[in-house]
Amino acid sequence: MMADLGTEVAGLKLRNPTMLASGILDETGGTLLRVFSAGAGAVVTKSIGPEPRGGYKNPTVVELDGGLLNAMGLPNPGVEEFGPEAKIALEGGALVIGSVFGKDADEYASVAKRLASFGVQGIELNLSCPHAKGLGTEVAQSEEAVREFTAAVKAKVSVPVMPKLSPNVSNIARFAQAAEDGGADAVVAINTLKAMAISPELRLPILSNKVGGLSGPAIRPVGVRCVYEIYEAVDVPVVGVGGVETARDALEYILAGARAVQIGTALYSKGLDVFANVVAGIASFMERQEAKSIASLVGAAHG
Ligand code: RRO
Repeated sequence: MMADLGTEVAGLKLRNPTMLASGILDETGGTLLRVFSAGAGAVVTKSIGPEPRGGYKNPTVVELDGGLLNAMGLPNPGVEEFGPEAKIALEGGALVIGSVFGKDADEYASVAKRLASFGVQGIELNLSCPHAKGLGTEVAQSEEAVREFTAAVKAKVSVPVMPKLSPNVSNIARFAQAAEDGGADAVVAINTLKAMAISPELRLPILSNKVGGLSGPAIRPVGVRCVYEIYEAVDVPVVGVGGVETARDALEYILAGARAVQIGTALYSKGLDVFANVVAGIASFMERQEAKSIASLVGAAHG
């Protein structure tokens, strides 16, 4: 029996349950397409805002024992410049989800609307950058803002809208409920964990922004716990992200309640083959366990 690896998230049909996470190899149509061709079920763009942004001064990323610490500072070409890039990825056959940020709910809504006009099949709302100030990303800390921003975007676009939530809160399930109340079609969890690394020789924080976001294997148990809690609190589909490198990692998220998992930092540590390897590993697990569908595994750890 060949296991059926297809999954559905908010009406989007994915050929397998992996997606490229926002923030890596996703600022151009060419790289988005390359990742899709390498086997990702869908690709999420770098978070796009209304205007071009250079991001922070270097150092913006540092490798640590269990992953990466970054404070890129939302570098992106701005929504208009991104149109031709989205077109390249879409014309190549990729399933593209546009990630959006802005300074307020109206700006999120207008960027989302413009991205949707390019043909992207879904919108991810970045409500969770752990360090950018004055960009509406403090919305991560306010349930009311999560509800309001989600509703503002939902009012402007017809494609599925998926807020990406921050783990840097005491009760992420309440934020998922706020997103659901705002009309979210799915929720994505988690963005990076607020963190810092210091150079003993320099006696200074390594990142120019001092504080950044931790990603990679170190945060996987946090992500799995968040997905587990969210799954019990909402009816909308959950997409899991944080530290997935292997099929077993992806299965943890799926069993916690995720219909799909995103992979980002593992592209840095494992290369583009990570998608094909994770998908093949899930398929052989399903065959061994005689699981017929991804859906039959989603949330199965809840007993
Ligand atoms: O660009 C960034 O510095 C960044 C973003 Br927008 C985000 O959502 N998460 C992250 O770790 N870095």
